[in-house]
Amino acid sequence: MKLYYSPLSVYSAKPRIAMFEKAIAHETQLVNWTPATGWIKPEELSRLNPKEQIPVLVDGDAVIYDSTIILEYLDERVPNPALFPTRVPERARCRILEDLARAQPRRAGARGAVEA
Ligand SMILES: N[C@@H](CCC(=O)N[C@@H](CS)C(=O)NCC(=O)O)C(=O)O
Repeated sequence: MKLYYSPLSVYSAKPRIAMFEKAIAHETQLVNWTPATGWIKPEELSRLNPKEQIPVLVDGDAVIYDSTIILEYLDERVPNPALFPTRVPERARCRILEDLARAQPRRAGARGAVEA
């Protein structure tokens, strides 16, 4: 597997942590950012991800992008240790919490939902 990532990208941290927890050996391709240049994207990024964003995971012929989808892919590809709970309601709650953390951390309702 090969992960296109940046250490400056919190979205990249998600698959990096998951791959560490699952002890998945992988290559990395640094996608750099500097104040002067912005993102320095490798030529192939637009072919791998039409959004031209990182993280992107390449696993043989499979190309997966979007950090949340990469996490789900990794959990199915390498089931142990599991990232998601086993019970269906808990899996849904896990997705809700992940969505809140990803998309709406400052919304007033978010704290209540997390603490519920
Ligand atoms: N929804 C995406 C967001 C990814 C994202 O926004 N990545 C940023 C780096 S943190 C990026 O590649 N930005 C470059 C660009 O949009 O041109 C995910 O969860 O992976």
